[in-house]
Amino acid sequence: PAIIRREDYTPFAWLVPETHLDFELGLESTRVTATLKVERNPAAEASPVLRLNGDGLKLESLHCDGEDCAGWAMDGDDLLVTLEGDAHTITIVTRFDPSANSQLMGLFASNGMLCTQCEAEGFRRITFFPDRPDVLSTYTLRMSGPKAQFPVLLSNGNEVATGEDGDNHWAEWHDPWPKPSYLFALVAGQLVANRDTFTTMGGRRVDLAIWVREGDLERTDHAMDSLKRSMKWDEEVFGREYDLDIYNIVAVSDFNMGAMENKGLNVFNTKYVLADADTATDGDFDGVEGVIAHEYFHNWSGNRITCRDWFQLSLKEGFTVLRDQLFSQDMGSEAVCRIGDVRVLRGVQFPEDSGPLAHPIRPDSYREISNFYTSTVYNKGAEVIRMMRSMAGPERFRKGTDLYFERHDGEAATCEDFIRAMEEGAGLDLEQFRLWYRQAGTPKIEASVLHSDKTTLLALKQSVPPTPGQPDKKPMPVPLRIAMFDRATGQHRGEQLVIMDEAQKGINFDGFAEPPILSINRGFTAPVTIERDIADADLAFLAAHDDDPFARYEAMQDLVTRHLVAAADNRLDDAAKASAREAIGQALANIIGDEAVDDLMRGELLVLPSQTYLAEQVLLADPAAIHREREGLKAWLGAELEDLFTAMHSRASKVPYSLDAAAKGARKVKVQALVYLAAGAPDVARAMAWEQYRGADNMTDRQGALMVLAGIDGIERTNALLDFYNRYEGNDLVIDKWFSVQAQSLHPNAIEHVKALADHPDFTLKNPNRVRSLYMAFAANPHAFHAASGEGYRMIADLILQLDPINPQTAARFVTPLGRWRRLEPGRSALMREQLERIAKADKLSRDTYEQVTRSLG
Ligand code: BAL
Ligand code: ZN
Repeated sequence: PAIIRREDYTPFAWLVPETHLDFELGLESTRVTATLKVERNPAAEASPVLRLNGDGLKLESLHCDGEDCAGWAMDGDDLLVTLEGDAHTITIVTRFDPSANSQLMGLFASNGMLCTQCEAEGFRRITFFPDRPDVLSTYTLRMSGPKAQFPVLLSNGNEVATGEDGDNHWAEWHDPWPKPSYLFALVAGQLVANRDTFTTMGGRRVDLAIWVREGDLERTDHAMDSLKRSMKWDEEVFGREYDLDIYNIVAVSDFNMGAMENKGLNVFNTKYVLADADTATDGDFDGVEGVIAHEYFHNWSGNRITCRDWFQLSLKEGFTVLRDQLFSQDMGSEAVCRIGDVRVLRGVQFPEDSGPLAHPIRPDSYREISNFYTSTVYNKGAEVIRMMRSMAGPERFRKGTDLYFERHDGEAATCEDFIRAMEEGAGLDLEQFRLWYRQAGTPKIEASVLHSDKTTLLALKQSVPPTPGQPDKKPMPVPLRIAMFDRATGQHRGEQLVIMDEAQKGINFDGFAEPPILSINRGFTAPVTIERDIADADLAFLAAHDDDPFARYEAMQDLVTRHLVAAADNRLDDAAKASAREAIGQALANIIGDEAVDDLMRGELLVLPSQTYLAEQVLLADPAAIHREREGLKAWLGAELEDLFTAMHSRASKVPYSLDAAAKGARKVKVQALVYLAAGAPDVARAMAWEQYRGADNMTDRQGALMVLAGIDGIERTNALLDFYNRYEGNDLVIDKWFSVQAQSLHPNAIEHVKALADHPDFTLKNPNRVRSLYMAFAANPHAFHAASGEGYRMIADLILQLDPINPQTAARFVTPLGRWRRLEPGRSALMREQLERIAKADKLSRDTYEQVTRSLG
C-alpha cells in the first residue's frame, strides 16, 4: 500500500458546493444516488480530472449534466471523471449490501438498524466522492425505506420534509453548514428517544434527543444531563454556542470507536451512552460524561473548524480532548481527573512514544489513517495544548482560542493555524515550541539539587530519545511548575513556572539553610519523564505533605516505582527490601489515616504503579520479575496493614450509594482495600468480597468484588461468576464486563479461561466491544499475556489473523501489545517477534494490519 506524505498536500482541483443524496434503504441492498455540483477550485492547480474516491463500490450508472458520461475511468477503487468546462452536475448511482459490511465503515447494519461511520475514509464506501476533509459541501438528503423496519430516519442538520408511500416512508434532511464527507451521518431503525431541550446563550431553543433501543431508554438520563452541562460549559468557558435547532445522539452496539461527532447527529457506542447504578460503574459514568462532552465540543473544534488533511488530526482531537478534560475537571475533582489523565498518558501514550509506532502528534506519513487515531494524537496532543495554556494562563489562552475560532470558522485548518492564533491571541512566542508538533518521543528531564552554604542550584538536563526516523532531537520548551520545600518549616515559599528549553539549565534559589526538597512538574505541567536525585525519605515527606495533590500522588508513585524496579532487577538484598517495604507501608498507613484527604483522592494515592509503567522504567523488562515483586509488595502490604484495610473497608461500606464525590470515593477505597487484602490475606478478602458482592446495590461494588473473587480459587469465585452472568444475561455491556474480569484476572489459569471464553456462545468477532472485552483485557493481563511459553502472544496473533478479514481497523489495534518485543528480556522478546513475523507472512493482510506489523518489526 502507498505511503501518503504530509509534505505532498495540494488543494483539490474541484469544489463541491452542493451534494444531494438519495438513499433507498434496505438492510441487504441499499441504493444511493449522489448528485454533486462541482466547479473548478480557483485556489488550486487546474485539472480536468475529477478524482472521486471509492472503496469496494459498484458503479451502477454515471451521468454528467444529465447525459451519459463519456470520459471516465477507474483507477483502482477510485473513479476518475474528465470534465471540460468549469461547472458540472455529476450523478452517480451505487448499490451495496450493508449487512455484509463487517468493517463497520460506511453504511452498515447493526441489530436491524442502519447506521454510518465515515471518519476517516468511510464515505467512499457509500458513494464516489472527494473523500478528503478539505472538500466542504452543503448536504441535502432524501431517504426512503420500509416504515415498519425503519420507523426513525435521521441525518445531519434539520428535517425539512417527510411523507409516506404505501409501506414505505421517506424523510428529507438539510444541513445548512458546509462540511467534509467524514461528518456525514445517516441512521434508520427502530429507536426511541429521551427528549429534552436546551436554550443557548443567544436564546435559541435546541431540541435534544438521545435515540436508543426500547429497553435501554431508562439508562439515558446521565447522558442527557451530561449533554446539557456540556452545552452550558462550552458557552461559559470557551464562548461557544450551538448552531442548529436539533441535536441528536444515537447509540449503536456495533461500533469501532467510542463515538463520532457527525454534525447534529452524533453516533455513539452504547458503552458511552447507557448508564445506571445497577449496570454501570463510577468509571463508566465518568466515561459517558467525558465522551458526550468530547463529541459535543467537536461541534466547534472539529466541525465548524475542521482539518485540512488527516495529518492535522491533532488539531481537532488534541484540542477537543483538552476541552473534555477541562470540563470533567470542573464537574468533579480537578486533582483526581488530572491523575486519571496522566495515568492514561503513561499507560498508553508513553509506551507508544518509546516503541516502534512512535510518531509526532502531527505525523509525517501514513499508509492507513485509521492507525493514527492514537493516544499520541489524542492525549499527547491535549498535553501539548495544555502546555500552551499553562504558559499563557487561562485568560490569555481564551484570547488565543477566541482568535482561532473567529479567524478559521468555516475552514479546513492546520495545526500551524492554531499555533499562530495562539501566538497572536495569547501573546506567546511558540517558535521553538513547534518542535512538540514535529518531534516524537517523551522528553526526559533530569533534576538535581546542589546545595552549599546558603546557595541552592537546581540543575536541569533535557534529552529527547531517538524514535523511528528521528535519530537526533532538539531540546523543546518544557514548562515545569516547581516548588522547593524548606526542611526547617516543612513549607515551600511559593511555586514558579520554569520553562526548561535548553539541554542544560541551572536555577538559583536563595535562603535555604539546608538543601530544600524539590517538588517538580507539579500538576503534571509537561508530558515528560522526570528523573530526580532525591532521597526516599524526601519522597515520603512529599507523599505526606506536598500541598499540590498531583505532586503528592507522584511522590508516592516514585517511592514505590524505585523500589519495585530495583527489586525486579535483583538489586536489593533482604535488608534493603525490608526497609523499603517498611517505608512504603508507613506512607500508605499515613494516607489511609489522613483525615484531610478525601476518599476519591485517597483511592488514587493507594494505587500501585501499573506493570506497564514499571516496565517502561527499564530498557529490557522482565515481566515475570516485575509481576513477582509487585505482587509480593502488594501481599506484604495487605498482610501488614490488614487491620487498616479492613477498617477502611468497613467505614466506607456504611456510605450509601449516590453519585456524589464522597460516595464515589468510598466505593473506590473499598475496592482498593479488597485488592490489597486479596494479595495479603486472601481468606479475609474472599469473605469480604463475597459479602460485598451479595449486598451490592450498584455495579461499582459488584464488579469490584467480582474482580477480586475472580482471582481467588474457591466456591465463591464460581458462584459469583455464575450469578453475575445469570443476572445480566442479554445486557451486552455488562456481559462485556464478565468477559473482561476473567481475561484480566491474575488467576493462574487465566489463559485456559480465555480460551474457553472464546468458545462461549456469547463471544463473537463481529462485535468490537465483545472482542475488546476479552482480548484487550487479556493483552493487558500482566501475568497471563506474558506467559513464559509465549502462549499469550500466540493467542493475540491468532486473534489478529482471524479478525483481520472481518474488521481490519479493530484487528490492527491488537498489534500494539506485540510491538513491545524490543523492550523485553531476550526470551520473551524472541517469542513475541516470532508472532509478528507469523502475521507478516499471512497471505492477505489489510492495509491497517500490514502497516502496524511492518512498523512493529521495522
Ligand atoms: N473523531 C472520531 C471520534 C472522536 O474522536 O470523537
Ligand atoms: Zn474526538
